Amino acid sequence: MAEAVETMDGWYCLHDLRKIDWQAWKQATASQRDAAITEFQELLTKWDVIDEEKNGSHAVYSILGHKADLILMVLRPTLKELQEVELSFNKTALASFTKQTYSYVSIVELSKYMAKEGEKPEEHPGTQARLRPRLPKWEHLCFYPMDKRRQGEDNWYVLPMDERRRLMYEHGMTGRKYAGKIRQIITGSMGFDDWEWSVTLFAKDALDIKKLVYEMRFDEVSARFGEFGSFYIGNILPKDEVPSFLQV
Ligand code: 76R
Repeated sequence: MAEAVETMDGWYCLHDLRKIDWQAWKQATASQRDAAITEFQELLTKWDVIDEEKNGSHAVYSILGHKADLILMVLRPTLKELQEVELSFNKTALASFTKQTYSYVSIVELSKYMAKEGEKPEEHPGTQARLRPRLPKWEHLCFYPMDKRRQGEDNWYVLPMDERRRLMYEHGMTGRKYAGKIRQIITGSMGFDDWEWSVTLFAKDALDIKKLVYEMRFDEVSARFGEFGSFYIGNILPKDEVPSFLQV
């Protein structure tokens, strides 16, 4: 039996993907639309306070393509608070003009593959900050769920620890080339959702996302063991740009 790596777990995470029913939205009266926009902005203002007090964080991006128009990525200390956020959005007028086309429940995760003998990475202040991150306000977001393969010779879960550590080291080295260009949040979702991890990448330049994901495909760990779900890509939607985004 291979040894499981110990994980460090932080805030709970919801990726909430919404499609807007533009037809219904257009049919609403201008005052209904204005009220819905104001209510949504007020909700975002409440979340901003939580963000500033470091009791959670969130990101709102508009999504391109048919899979969604909007993503709300929310981090909270407990699953209960996370659900309250989902419910509070569902109860807004704007939500009644949306359909939840995908969602993903997970928890911010760091593993101890890189920890040295006797070291306690959970005690580093940097680790604590990464487990409870303030999401960046960078221009672009990319989100996708993924698994590590369990098939024939390529079964991640029977590889010895040293081998997994070697592969994760190589993975980290590729990732580090993008320091300052990409911020990644890895969340674990075993027992929580249909895939094993979610990957959220924030970038100032959208092309850096493509370059990183492409380059990683050649890392042994992604080439042999990476299985990927659907990809979502979007642009930041600041609170004050919500009215123009929803303008019809
Ligand atoms: O935490 C660390 O920074 C140490 C190194 C590291 C770990 C342990 C790291 C670095 N990652 C780790 C774990 Mn990652 N990561 C992904 C993807 O598309 C693909 O091919 C894979 C999706 C990307 C793009 C990415 C980016 N990483 C993980 C895990 C958990 C695996 C496990 O426990 O078995 C997954 C699923 C995963 C997937 N990773 C980095 C990055 C980047 C950019 C870095 C460098 C971070 C930095 O040093 O700033």
